[in-house]
Amino acid sequence: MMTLFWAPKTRASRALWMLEEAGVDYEIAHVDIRAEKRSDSDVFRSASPMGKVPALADGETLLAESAAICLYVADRYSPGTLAPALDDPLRGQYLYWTMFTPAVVEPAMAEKFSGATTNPSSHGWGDYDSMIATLEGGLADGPWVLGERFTAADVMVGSSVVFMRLFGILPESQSLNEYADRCLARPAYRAAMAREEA
Ligand SMILES: N[C@@H](CCC(=O)N[C@@H](CS)C(=O)NCC(=O)O)C(=O)O
Repeated sequence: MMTLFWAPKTRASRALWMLEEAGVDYEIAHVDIRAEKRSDSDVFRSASPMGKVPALADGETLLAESAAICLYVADRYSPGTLAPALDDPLRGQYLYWTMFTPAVVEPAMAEKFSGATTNPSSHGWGDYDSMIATLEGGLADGPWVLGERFTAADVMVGSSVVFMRLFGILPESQSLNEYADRCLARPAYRAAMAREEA
């Protein structure tokens, strides 16, 4: 059975949601990331050299980074469904949106929180406003980033949109707010949150 290395109220909730979408069996190992003195297991540190959650152990396969975990779980346990097949033309946009979250959304959010000034043409993430405008464009045809198909890309993008709303930095965008509502309404999202609370 897979082990998800998790801590409450962190990006590990993304991986929980992903595992619930895939409908796989997994156990949760709590990593006390807030402890003054960490006593992480060797397996966790091998999976996540930076000591960050989420991380995943699936037999001998070890990995961290929420986007990598979403891509892995979708390819391994839900090919053709949560991950478009390798020869599916949608695969390109699927990879783009999955990686858009760590490469663009998260740095732009950090910039917004810090109030730092931006240099959109040299920063890989542009700036916060262009990130939001790009997301709105991506969801214009909805309901998901690949149109009618929900995929692991929505776990990455959707969790960030929900997070931005929670932290009060999501602009009054109808398409993004409706997208967040659709994500929250998914049975797998609810199951993940129930497991998170438990
Ligand atoms: N890029 C990573 C970020 C993971 C991350 O920053 N995790 C935080 C919690 S949200 C963490 O584990 N912090 C504890 C630490 O850095 O020691 C991902 O998307 O998985």
